[in-house]
Amino acid sequence: MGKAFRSGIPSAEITPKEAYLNRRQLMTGMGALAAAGAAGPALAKLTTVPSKYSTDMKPNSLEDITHYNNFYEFGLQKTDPAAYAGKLTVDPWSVEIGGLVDKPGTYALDDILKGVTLEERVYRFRCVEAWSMVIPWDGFPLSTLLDRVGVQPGAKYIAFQTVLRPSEMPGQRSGLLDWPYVEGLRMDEAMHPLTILATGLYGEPMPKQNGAPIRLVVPWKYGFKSIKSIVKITAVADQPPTTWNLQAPKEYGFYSNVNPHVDHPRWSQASERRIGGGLFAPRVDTLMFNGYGDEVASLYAGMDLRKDF
Ligand SMILES: Nc1nc2c(c(=O)[nH]1)N[C@H]1C(S)=C(S)[C@@H](COP(=O)(O)O)O[C@H]1N2
Ligand SMILES: [Mo]
Repeated sequence: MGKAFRSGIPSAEITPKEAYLNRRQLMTGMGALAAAGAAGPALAKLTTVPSKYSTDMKPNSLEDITHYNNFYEFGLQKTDPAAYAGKLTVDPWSVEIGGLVDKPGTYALDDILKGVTLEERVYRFRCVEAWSMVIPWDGFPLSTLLDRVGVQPGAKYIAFQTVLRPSEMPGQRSGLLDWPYVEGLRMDEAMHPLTILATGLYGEPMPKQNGAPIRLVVPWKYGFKSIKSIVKITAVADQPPTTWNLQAPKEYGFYSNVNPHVDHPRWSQASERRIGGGLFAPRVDTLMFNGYGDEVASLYAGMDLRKDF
């Protein structure tokens, strides 16, 4: 994306704080990713990553991460995205960045990625819903992209949109949801270093079922805030609509922070089930803000999180 980005990824002359995969895991991962059909633009391959915001929990297997998905554009079942996402064309890909920014435009994803520096790269995060997984995402903070296009003072929120392509996304040929899928974050949430745009996992390009080629990851919020296959990012003055809030406003609020004290109207959110833990694994207590309270609780100081859920 031209001058807006610093160019070139520095050579890997860094001292990694943590080797994030051993060699055998990496090889297994690569084979399975090839089978999963990972393709499209991605950051240059790394075998080690910075770990400032990482968790030290053991990551889920690639098999779990790529075969237990929600991506309603490909169907309702957790196994549908793995079965049907293969048809999605993810290369070339571009993202339209607009609204209240200094440098609006349609940017090729390859150009966006060329500007991402090594120091900005990657994190491993835990995702929470009624279930949870630990996923070694590869990405960069959304804030680095927003800084480069220059967010104007009048912008208070960031709105996101998924690609609308019914020819390749069978779910979009149904009235299951109001397409395209949309999401939003308040500006301070969008600028927080924990909020990333992910373009891969396990060191390889993003599998299609996980939202190739670029998706949002907000680790202190429920999984559905993490919009997949993003084609549009807009800086706006007013709180933007979000798909699940439009669909069921009493069940899904704008904030959707992980909060064990506020139940979903139809189920408790006090505990979660670890995917991959086996049939008899006990549920575990869900942590406020998914355990990232030290980093993000201050964003919500003074707010009633029962009201703003
Ligand atoms: N475009 C789009 N993004 C989406 C969804 C979707 O249906 N469509 N599902 C959301 C939900 S409900 C969850 S739980 C996560 C799942 O991400 P994963 O499959 O990588 O675990 O993606 C979110 N992003
Ligand atoms: Mo979800």
